[in-house]
Amino acid sequence: MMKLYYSKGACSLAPHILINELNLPCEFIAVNLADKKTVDGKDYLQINPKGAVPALQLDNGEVLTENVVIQQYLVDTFNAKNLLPAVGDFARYRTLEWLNFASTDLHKNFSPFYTKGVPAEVLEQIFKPILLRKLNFLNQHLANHNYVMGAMFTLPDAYIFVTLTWLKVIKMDVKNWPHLDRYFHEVRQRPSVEKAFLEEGLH
Ligand SMILES: N[C@@H](CCC(=O)N[C@@H](CS)C(=O)NCC(=O)O)C(=O)O
Repeated sequence: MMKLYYSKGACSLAPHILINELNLPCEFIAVNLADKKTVDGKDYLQINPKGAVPALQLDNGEVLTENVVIQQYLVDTFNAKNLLPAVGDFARYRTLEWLNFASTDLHKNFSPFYTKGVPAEVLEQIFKPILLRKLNFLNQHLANHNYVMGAMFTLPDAYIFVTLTWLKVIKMDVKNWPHLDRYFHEVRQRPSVEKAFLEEGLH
């Protein structure tokens, strides 16, 4: 069975949600990011020398890392064209545009808030305004799109949703943005998300 190495509520929640969307059998193994030990006491650096989650261990033993690659691997391998259109369809690249935005614009500008030692004024004066700009842009887009790609939930919605669960670290509430608020609660109610929250012990 595949194994997903995760940390509760971290960016690994995005592939976790996708695994549930695809109804795939998978073992979820918690990692303590502080000491790089798995819940069963193994050295996580032996599994992923980069020390970050997520990592996906395949049935053949291969370990795949990098969130956006794991996500594409999952939907392509299990042929979920509803989540990511096929190669050759231009809509694939629009979908991946959003996935990259989730990773490099949203996720990576939240990362300093989770990094010890970053001065509070750097967070407040540099990273928070960057994030607010990205979130305002997303809110505007969602004013006339149900999900980022339109009517249907697709690959990047899981990752974008996960970044919105982190708003408390910038002392913001999703309610500040009416369209983000509507979107957040719609994604939150998906059975795949509900199941992932239960499996990670989130609420
Ligand atoms: N480049 C990696 C970064 C993933 C990442 O930033 N993971 C965070 C949790 S959201 C993490 O594990 N941080 C601890 C560390 O890197 O030591 C990816 O995109 O998958």
